Amino acid sequence: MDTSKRFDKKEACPSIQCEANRAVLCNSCAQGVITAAHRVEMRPAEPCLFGKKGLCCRICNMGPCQIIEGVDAMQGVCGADAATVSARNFCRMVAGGASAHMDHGRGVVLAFLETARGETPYEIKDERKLQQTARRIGIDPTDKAKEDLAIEVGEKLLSEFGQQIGRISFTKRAPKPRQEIWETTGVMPRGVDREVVEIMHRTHIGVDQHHENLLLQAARCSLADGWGASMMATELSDIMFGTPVPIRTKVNIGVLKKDEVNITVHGHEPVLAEALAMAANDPEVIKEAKKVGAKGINLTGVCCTGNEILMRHGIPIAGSFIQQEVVLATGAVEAMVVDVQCIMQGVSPVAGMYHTELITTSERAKIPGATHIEFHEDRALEVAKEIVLRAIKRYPERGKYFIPVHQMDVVAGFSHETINYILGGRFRASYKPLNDNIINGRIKGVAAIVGCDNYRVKSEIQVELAKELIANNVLVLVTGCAATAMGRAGLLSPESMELAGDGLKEVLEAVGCPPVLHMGSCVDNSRILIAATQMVATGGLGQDISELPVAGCAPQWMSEKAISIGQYFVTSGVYVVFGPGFPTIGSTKTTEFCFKGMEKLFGGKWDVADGPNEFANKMIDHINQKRAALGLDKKKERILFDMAMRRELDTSAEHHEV
Ligand code: SF4
Ligand code: MSK
Repeated sequence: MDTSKRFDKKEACPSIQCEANRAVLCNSCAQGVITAAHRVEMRPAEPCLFGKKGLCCRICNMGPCQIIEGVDAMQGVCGADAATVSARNFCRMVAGGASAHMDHGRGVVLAFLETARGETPYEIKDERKLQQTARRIGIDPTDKAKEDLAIEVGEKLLSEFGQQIGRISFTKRAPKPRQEIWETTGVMPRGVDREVVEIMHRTHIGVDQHHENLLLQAARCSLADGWGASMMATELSDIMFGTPVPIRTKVNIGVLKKDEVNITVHGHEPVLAEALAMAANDPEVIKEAKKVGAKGINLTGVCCTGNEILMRHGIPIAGSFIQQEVVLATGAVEAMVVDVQCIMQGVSPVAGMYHTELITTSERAKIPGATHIEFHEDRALEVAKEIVLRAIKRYPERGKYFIPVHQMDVVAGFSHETINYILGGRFRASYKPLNDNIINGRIKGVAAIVGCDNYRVKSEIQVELAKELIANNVLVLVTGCAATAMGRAGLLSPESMELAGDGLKEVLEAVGCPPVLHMGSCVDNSRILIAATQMVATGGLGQDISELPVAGCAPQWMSEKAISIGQYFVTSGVYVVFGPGFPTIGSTKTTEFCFKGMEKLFGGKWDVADGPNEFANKMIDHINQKRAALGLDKKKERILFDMAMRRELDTSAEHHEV
């Protein structure tokens, strides 16, 4: 391959999906910059098929073995067949993805405990949620000081990481029939870390060789993520930093500012971003910025850290996963501060071409070429100030730069609690009007679009899909980088309700919210689990999540975390469509178990689709089937709720709390 082409100005403008990315990469300021958008074009169009289909095994030194289903000469040296190898690989993807959320969750619990002990600059902001959480995990909050209660809650949840027997407390929030399914199928998670360790053991050479048995452990491990560590991360972050409420802000690269010190914070853990937000607002620090000629400090987010601070502070998001290098290629960023997950190694050489300092902060994630300043919660503000002051020093070194005009207004911050009020009613929190509008057919169902964006997928499938779903009266919930993509496309603003079908629009007009609801970061998919549970608890839509007219998807997924998330939705009873490609596709048996067998056990199943129409057709067909099973396909008289009717509803939050 002629890599000299890389540095040709024309070649520096790859054919990529996002206008803002094109504007930056095609500008002379980005000459010579290589990003994932370039690298994906330099790689073979088709990746290794053994790898793509889940049929490459390299777990022992007799291999690596490439397997072809049904060909004796192409089994593993140990005799492993396509079903075993693909199931083992799938399990390890779930373990990898789940462990990312588990380590994140553990970090939040530890920071929460330090906060409760007064050892960090954070505080217990949402005392009501602290008390609710205490009750949910079997702790009586009566007459306890909030710090004491927080310590008790933190210690109990921390113990569940190393717990060996029993079950993870938050699994008790699921609908009762769902809990019974988990018990009878043997997938109730016992402890957070145990389920990952067991996957790694079972997938070692010569242990579990039955694809179904392997996949059941993947299911159990995924629950330890969704109903365990991810839920802990979300709930305790809310208690510490505040439960999100809808907030107006902006997304896309145009949120960088020409006359301010631009600091982007990238990764996943909110503790770092929260401290940076405090430091960036410190008057002494702002004074330092002014001394170097900047008007102030502009903190912006990238990836899921961006989603965390967007939801809680309205801090703008500069970019999603596919934009991380492009944000730096503007030449306008003084520092990119990263912690863990989804940080491309490619950011380091791009930062090196400008005055930008790349700063790693986690002992778990160092990058060649970056400055390492370790972040510890007990010194959170001190470290954050040091980082911001370093960025300020870089400001006078800024050379030629180009900030594109692209930015979009968004409303974000739809926590499960907020939906209670927004879609429920201002006077009494409830999902009843949401359920009623699903029952009367104004809203056909609910779809979650989650996960990443990905240069292997050439167009913004998820954006087109969201438009098609809302046009068909399906309310859309989004998280992660999919949420940022929706923001860029304008779908997170209330004005986009114009794109909704008549029924959905009628409801949205009454409450004034967008047709696509931003629910947070990757770990915040746990909010969607709770929203689904709340819909069941509210009544009228069956007894379990699997009966709801809902579907989930990750059209542009790329990370192992997406696989773990998809699996915990399937294990929770949801129909989940991924695309394009599915990592077990090389084995008929394993894929059939994922696509059909799991439905018999869990009521949820996997599927794949390619292109927005196929996604929309499959998801809407599924929603219609569920509506029919609930008897909702018959035409019913539409009832418009007025205020008096809302007040009459028996909808106290406590009554339906899950
Ligand atoms: Fe090959 Fe079996 Fe070793 Fe895998 S475990 S690398 S299939 S010999
Ligand atoms: S950051 S996992 S690219 S959503 Fe959560 Fe975005 Fe996917 Fe990472």
